[in-house]
Amino acid sequence: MSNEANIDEATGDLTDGFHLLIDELKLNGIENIYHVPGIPVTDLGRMMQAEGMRVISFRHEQNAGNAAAIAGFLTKKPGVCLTVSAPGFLNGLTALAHATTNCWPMILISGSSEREVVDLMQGDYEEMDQLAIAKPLCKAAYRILHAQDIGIAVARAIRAAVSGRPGGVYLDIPGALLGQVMDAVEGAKSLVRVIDPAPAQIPSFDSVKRALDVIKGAKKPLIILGKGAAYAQADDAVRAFVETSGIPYLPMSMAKGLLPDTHEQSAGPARSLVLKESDVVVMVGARLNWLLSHGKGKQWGEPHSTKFVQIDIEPKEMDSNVEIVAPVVGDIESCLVALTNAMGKDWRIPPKDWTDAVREKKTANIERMAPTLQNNASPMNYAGALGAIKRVIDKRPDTMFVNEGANTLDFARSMVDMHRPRKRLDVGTWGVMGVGMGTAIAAAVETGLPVLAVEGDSAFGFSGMEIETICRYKLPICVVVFNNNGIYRGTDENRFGGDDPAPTVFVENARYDMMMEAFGGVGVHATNPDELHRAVSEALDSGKPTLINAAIDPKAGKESGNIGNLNPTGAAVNRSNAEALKIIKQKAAQ
Ligand code: ADP
Ligand code: TZD
Ligand code: MG
Repeated sequence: MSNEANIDEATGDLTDGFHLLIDELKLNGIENIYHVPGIPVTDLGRMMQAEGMRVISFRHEQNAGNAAAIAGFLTKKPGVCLTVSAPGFLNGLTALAHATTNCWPMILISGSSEREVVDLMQGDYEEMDQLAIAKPLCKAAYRILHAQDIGIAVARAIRAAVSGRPGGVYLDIPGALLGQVMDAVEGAKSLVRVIDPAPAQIPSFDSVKRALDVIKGAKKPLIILGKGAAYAQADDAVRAFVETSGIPYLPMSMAKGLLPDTHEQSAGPARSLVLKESDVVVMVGARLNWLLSHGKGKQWGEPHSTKFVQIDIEPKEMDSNVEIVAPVVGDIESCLVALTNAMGKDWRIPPKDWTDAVREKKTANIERMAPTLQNNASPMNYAGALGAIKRVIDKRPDTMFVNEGANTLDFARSMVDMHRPRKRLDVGTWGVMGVGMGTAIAAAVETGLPVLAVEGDSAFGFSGMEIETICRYKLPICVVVFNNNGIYRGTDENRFGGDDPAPTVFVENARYDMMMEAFGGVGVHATNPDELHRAVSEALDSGKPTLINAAIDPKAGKESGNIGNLNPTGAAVNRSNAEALKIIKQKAAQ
């Protein structure tokens, strides 16, 4: 709807803060709002809905925030979360920090108390100096005090969220702002359409030439695709660069599917080999953080040294962990197009002994894994259950796949192939538990595609109440809870006295499927892979909200999945207190 139409219908020749905010968001193509109502934003939510925006009302702001964060990743536009003041704001803030950490554009809009009261700390209803608290946790934070500033402030927030390295932006709206009235014509003039919010950033000619010289000198080159490359939506440029170069590539978790995991150059199933042996690595929208052992150490085959080429929009990312011999600063698409064009006709693909070695390792690993994925035993282990999930995704490559947990996450990442870009949505850089239902809801709302969320039973618990939201909005989401009675495993016992259970176990054989039935959704209890396969297929066919309780062997998981080594005691499953203490003391003494 045009601004003028809005003004005529709603307020004659006056407009107000509510409508200016709505008009400004719509003017910039923002149509979906992830929200929890309350003072002072209840009417704002209602009016947004009345003005044709899609308002998804959640049960907890953190889930609304996680939805907004992933909406940003999927659409390259800021996902918007709208909350009440202090506690609602704080609940949303975790997600804003999560979005910023992952380089996804998001705007958290929170109602707040009036400045005069907050600044004198006079104890208003839900009083808090929200702007000050948000600032260190996001990319930018602004407060709007006057209705005539709404247009420029929201424009600023949008540009801050999506330009350069994307991130989270906080927008503080004191309640009285919404009720401020101004002349409608002046109001319409104050709105701002953000022009070219994330301009192309062309890499310098020299940086491209330097990078190609390094790549040409490689005997064992590797490309690592990160979720920045997925975010960039430069899928053709990624494919052209990978295929023209002939270099094996490794997708990071959320970059899986950028090229199909079955692509002949994929080195996913030969991960350990390629990290250890490669001599030149081209990082494409991926950071050398903990997920890649900071680019050094045993995993990288040290003392043998690896040279890094890095493509990133953020210049400060270069040399963050190790020396980058060829930094290419720019947006993924411009950088990859420049590199591919500069390869020219006489480009030599990498030495055959390297590509053959990668292929052999990969084939051997895939063959080793294949029979485990066919295991139809009950109780299910991870491979058996994930074999069923893999077969569903292979047949329905457009399914949005959401995944969190420890073993449930790590095994699914390596066992379930992705075939299309931006289909795998998971815990991101922090490894946050609780993103599941918010992510699933935004995936359904933003794409209209069916969603399959595979969740550890612990992970699910963080956002489980949102299955009511899923049922209320009738979203085509199938949640599978991998129920192993606990965190990592369901077998731990309290051997140290008292009647309390061990900290990592849950109620045995809980029936999460019955929770879904309470809200009118479909609940299924699956005890073997065939049942699981059938139930997931039916759910995706029907589009009905479904929760499948998949009974997993409580003994099947490992402490902390694949990252047990990060625990201060290493992987300490079932260690006694005394043993654990001894290990900690030994470590401290080293
Ligand atoms: P992963 O966890 O998959 O390795 P990261 O989140 O660590 O990925 O890294 C993503 C990187 O992508 C960030 O350093 C970010 O600055 C960069 N990035 C995001 N969008 C773009 C873009 N359009 N062009 C270039 N780099 C981008
Ligand atoms: N809290 C938050 C917000 N994020 C976290 N990552 C954790 C706690 C710690 N944590 C993990 O790192 S994985 C996990 C927790 C609590 C749950 C693992 O259990 P699960 O999966 O049931 O989800 P598996 O299949 O049993 O391993
Ligand atoms: Mg579990």
